[in-house]
Amino acid sequence: MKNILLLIGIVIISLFAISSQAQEKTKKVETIEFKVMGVCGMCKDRIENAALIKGVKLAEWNKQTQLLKVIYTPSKVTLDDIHNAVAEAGHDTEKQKASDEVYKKLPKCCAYRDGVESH
Ligand SMILES: [Cu+2]
Repeated sequence: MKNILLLIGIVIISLFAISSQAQEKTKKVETIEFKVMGVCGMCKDRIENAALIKGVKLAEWNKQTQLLKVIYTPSKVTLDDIHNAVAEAGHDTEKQKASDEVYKKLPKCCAYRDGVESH
């Protein structure tokens, strides 16, 4: 009889462990917004594609607010990686500046540094 109670106890404890593990897995995604400089719809595509690296589930840039919304898995990718990826595509983020070399290669309509004019 004691053995059965012990067994039931073990089963209950392991069920708790499994369910808390499952909860942790779903918790591992984070949403963040940060500033990325850009001008037009082409910038939007470029920024979103650049930010969509491994570990990033969603990247959405808003032309009006200049904010890039990112849903990512911190265990797979760091925020710095995302900033770097966007900067490498030619767009300044609030943390990481794009190199002049890449910036110069952007189409003229995307030149956000010399007097930002949206269109
Ligand atoms: Cu553009």
